[in-house]
Amino acid sequence: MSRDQIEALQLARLQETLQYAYSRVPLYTRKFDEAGVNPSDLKELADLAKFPFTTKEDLRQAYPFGMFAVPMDQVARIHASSGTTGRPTVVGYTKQDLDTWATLVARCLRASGVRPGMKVHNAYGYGLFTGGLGAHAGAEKLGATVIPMSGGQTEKQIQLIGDFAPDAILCTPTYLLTIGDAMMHQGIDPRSTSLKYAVLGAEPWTQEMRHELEEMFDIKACDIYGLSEVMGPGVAGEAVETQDGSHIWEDHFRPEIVDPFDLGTALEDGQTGELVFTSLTKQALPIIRYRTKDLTALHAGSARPGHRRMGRISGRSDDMIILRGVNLFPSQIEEIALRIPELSPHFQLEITRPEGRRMDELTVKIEPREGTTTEQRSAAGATLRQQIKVHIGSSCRIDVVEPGSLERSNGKLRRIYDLRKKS
Ligand code: DLL
Repeated sequence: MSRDQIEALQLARLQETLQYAYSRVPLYTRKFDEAGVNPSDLKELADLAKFPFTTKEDLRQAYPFGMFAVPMDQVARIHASSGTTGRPTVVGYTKQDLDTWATLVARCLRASGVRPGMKVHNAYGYGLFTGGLGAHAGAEKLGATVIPMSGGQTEKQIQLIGDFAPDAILCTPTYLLTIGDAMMHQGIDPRSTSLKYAVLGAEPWTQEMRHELEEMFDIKACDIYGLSEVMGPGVAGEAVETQDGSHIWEDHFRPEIVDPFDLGTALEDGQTGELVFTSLTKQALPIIRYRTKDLTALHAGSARPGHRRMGRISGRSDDMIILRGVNLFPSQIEEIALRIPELSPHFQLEITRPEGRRMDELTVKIEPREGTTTEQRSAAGATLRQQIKVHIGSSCRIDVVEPGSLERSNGKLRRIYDLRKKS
């Protein structure tokens, strides 16, 4: 579809969705009424900005099923976020929602190079997390042969990759790194496996990490984006021929970028801000102007011209470290560290407030590449410190630790350890 056709479809579907949500979900009835808006006020796409936002807190308040728009006997599946704090957020799907989801994941996989008949090793976690089952259904829908491995059990992953000879792997970028690392420790060259494609997501990753993984495995690695509140994996996916960011499937979702720090003023294409989504076809859990907290920008489509592309996610607004007034994301450290040949992509960030001090301190713990000398390691640490100062503007401590000493990823990797005492 052309951009004009997509936008015409979006307008019609938005009008339906707003009416559907308003008439079926008490939270939307109340919010729209309080904001003095009615679904019939949406005459053009820009009118969406008049409608109130939805947040994770709204879903928590409605725990577990208060935001479902259909009776339970029409809900075919339930997923939930792990929720590190408080109640998990619960999402539901009708049979038709599951079908749409599978179709969109299939689109992503195909765009990323996977074809019917290929073997796909799925190492996203199965269970309440949307990654495993979401990717699984999409790969089946595409006509691939799915190996439902789930996350963890790295030794077993390696054995099955060797024995089953999959063409593609689906997992988080940091977990692929864990697998590659473990292969090398077993004396297996990751470049020698059958893998040709990787479709990676569920956490932020940089171009430098893409390069690292593509070289390590001799593969093409593409991004897949999504979040459970909006659907799960497959809201957007990257095309292997351009590798220039994920196209958002705009026939099913209307994205917006808003200013994350003020009241959510709309920003233009090209400007970085918080990504907001409205679902256009969802039945069980229609979602209106959901604030993702993910920071990125929208650009015109390339390989899929009707759909806009999102830039890489620099981070989530709640993963942003504010260090003595300077904003910093783990992905910026990843980008800088991976340009220093002696340093590995294994790092974590510790924030502390030393006794009696009023300032926070950031320590970057990072593993060097194996085979580097003590002198190379300390020189690389000094370079990293200086590059962080130049590019980000923060002073930090660098601790070059022993190779293999930092925790490895099993799925979504935790990079930030906040060790400040909570007062
Ligand atoms: O992580 C869905 C998913 C599974 C996406 C598998 C891709 C692959 P949640 O657990 O709800 O859902 O977490 C959603 O993860 O708001 C982002 O902060 C982050 N995220 C997901 N994909 C990407 C990506 C799944 N490609 C949250 N790049 C989102 C950066 C991502 N961050």
